[in-house]
Amino acid sequence: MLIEKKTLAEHNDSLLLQHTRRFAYTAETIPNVKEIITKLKAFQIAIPSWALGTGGTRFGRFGGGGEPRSLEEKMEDVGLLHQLNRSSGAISLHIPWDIPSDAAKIRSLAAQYDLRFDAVNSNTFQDQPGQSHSYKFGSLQHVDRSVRKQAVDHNIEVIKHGIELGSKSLTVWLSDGSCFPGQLNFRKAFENTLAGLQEIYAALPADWKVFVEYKAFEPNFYSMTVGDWGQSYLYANKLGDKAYTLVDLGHHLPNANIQQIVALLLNEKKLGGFHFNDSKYGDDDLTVGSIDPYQLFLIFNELVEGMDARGMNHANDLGWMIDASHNVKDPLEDLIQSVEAIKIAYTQALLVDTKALVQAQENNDVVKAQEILQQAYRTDVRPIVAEARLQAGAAIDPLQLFRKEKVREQLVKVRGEKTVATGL
Ligand code: PSV
Ligand code: MN
Repeated sequence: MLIEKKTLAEHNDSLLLQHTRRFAYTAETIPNVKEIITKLKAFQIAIPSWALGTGGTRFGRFGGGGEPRSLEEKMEDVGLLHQLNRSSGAISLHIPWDIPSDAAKIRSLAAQYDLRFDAVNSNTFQDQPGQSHSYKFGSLQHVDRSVRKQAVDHNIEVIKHGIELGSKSLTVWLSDGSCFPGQLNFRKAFENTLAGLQEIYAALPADWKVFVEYKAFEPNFYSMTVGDWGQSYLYANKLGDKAYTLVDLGHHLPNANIQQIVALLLNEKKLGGFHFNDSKYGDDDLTVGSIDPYQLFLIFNELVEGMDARGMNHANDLGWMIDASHNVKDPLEDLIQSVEAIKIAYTQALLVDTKALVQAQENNDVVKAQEILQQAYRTDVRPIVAEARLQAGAAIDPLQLFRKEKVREQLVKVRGEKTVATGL
């Protein structure tokens, strides 16, 4: 479902006076506010097709009702989200959770919602019904050549689906690793994985990228074969120019300095993209910015600084995506909050007085450097983000409109209480 244009306009009218006052107050102190708004309007965050349903843990899953029953309904949900914020103009498919069996139809549906296809994701971390070989002991790392071949073939199949949809990148996340010392020969596991990735790389179209996503632990708890950014970087470097590291914020050991990782990968031209989420302990998949918004800001600060230093386009030169799957929230409300958090952090990073920061760093003025960063972080930029949304034709307050229109209740009516979307 989409919100009627008239309803959207009424919502904006009802908030316009208050918004205009707030925006004017904020904009007064920000000379380049117009430029910031232009950047904000261009900045789109892809929504993964698996985030539209309720997530679960290994202890259970509590569905919320009205979950999308098909890829078409997932696209409908992303379309609605994009209508509300004009910042979610892309969808990322996980295969085989979402197989676009009629690509032309799916493409035209995407055009209807003004969505493009972001990275396609392969899945060699679960066995599928009818599959010849099991991934119980890994996929690309596997000791058995036929398992490795099956995993390579699957990735090539995923690329084919992506080509049909107009996607331009493949994300490979492997759960490969080991649970116990001695289970795996690390060197051989690395070599096998590299050889498999090389075969996949060879199947990439010339204008495609492949993202190698790392993760410190889970489902393997002794070793992961792509366990950290160093390992991912090794693979990406050995593969070639079309291969990059993908940073998922939840995939680090506690207290990792993600912002430094980002800065160095960018500098090496090997940062490909992001999976945004937040966490307190591990891969908690919580709403972006819900636990540590300051870290998110510091990451964006490195991104903006590093991308500007290399003349990169903020909106298009890296892959921006949310990867979260919560247990207790309405998935669409969670995504509204996540997109908002990303936009806020990005705006705050755009406010950093870079020249003054460089000077403070040159002078070893630690106090000043902190003041500069926190001046930006502590600025309430929500009116700027809302103004960008308003100018783009979206809602001043997407969450308020979503609730007022009782979107979930309407979806439950159409789709039912007990629907379960595909995904983890
Ligand atoms: C693995 O934890 C991961 O972050 C990868 O990106 C997968 O594709 C996704 O989550 C599956 O939910
Ligand atoms: Mn991820």
